[in-house]
Amino acid sequence: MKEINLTELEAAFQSKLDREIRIEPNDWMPADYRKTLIRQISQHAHSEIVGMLPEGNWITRAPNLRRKAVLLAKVQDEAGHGLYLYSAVETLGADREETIDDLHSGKAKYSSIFNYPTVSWADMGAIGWLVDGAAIMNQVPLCRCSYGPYARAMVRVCKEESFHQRQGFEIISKLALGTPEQKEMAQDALNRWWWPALMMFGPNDADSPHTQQSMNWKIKRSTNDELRQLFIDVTVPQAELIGLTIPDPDLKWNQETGHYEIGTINWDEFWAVVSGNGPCNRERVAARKKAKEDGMWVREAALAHAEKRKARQAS
Ligand code: FAQ
Repeated sequence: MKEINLTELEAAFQSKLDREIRIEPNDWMPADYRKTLIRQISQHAHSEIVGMLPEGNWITRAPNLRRKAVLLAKVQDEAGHGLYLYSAVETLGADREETIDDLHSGKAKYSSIFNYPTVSWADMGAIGWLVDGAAIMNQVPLCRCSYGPYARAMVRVCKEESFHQRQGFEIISKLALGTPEQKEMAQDALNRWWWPALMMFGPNDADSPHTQQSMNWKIKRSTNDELRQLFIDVTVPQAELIGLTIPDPDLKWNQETGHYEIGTINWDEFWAVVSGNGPCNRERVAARKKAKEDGMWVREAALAHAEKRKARQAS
């Protein structure tokens, strides 16, 4: 039998990337490509799961039954996204429980945005509009990711995120066009969520250690700055439409480039949040650890039941 050497495997992998053929779980892939995907997809899964907490905080306090039903459905969607993504990580040979343990020990990252508190109902609007809006901007290009299971998971996730974005914009519009007090609530939420939403896209390209390699591997299809700019250009006119002010005195339209220019992002704040020192980091991780501990008896019972059934079938 012909011996296949590493150079041939690498060439076959590169040729698939060049021809836009997806890499599938059983295909050969460079160890660093696998490692990068495990890192990104598991962080993405953790973000979806931790991301349920800020909005989950408002389910019992939604202003009416319709709002409660919609919010409940949205938060459940995020749980589903987390589960698809943990399954995608498993196709790379990673152990799901180990990745979750890494979240609980503080080793694994999740999106900085979910470390901010939700202090008013208007925050449900701001999260749907801005956070889901930013998530879609980032995830639509991931539908063309070179790794098949991740790309396919993103298709459904993006459809659901798009509904989330609309429900958020509907909430914020209703408030912004309501009484002066409601408008103030909407503006206050925008003031607090605008900059953290811009940080979701990650560090500037010049300070992003992973972007170039991930672009070469066609995991990422656009850079952090490209996606952030796209988000700004789409979102600023939406704020104007509903009479809200973007909290950035340096924001201006550049006629020549056809893009908005913004003031300086507070990267010290971003790195503080990413390294565990945001307003809610400890609370978020503690909530996830407690959920795992509280659910232990269910997993143990399910496992015992499965073992018993297996034993019965074998006898
Ligand atoms: N927060 O070199 P880069 C959602 C880390 S889902 C925390 O640019 P990369 C849905 C980064 O991991 C939101 N950490 O890295 C929802 C790396 O650290 P490492 C999540 C961040 O991977 C809505 C280091 O900084 N979406 O919102 C952040 O090429 C509402 C250097 O950064 C995804 O995960 C951050 N914002 O680019 C749920 C999408 N940014 O690993 C509930 C998939 C960067 O070396 C409610 N992920 N870091 O220790 C991606 O597209 C990428 O991973 C980026 C970062 C763009 C996030």
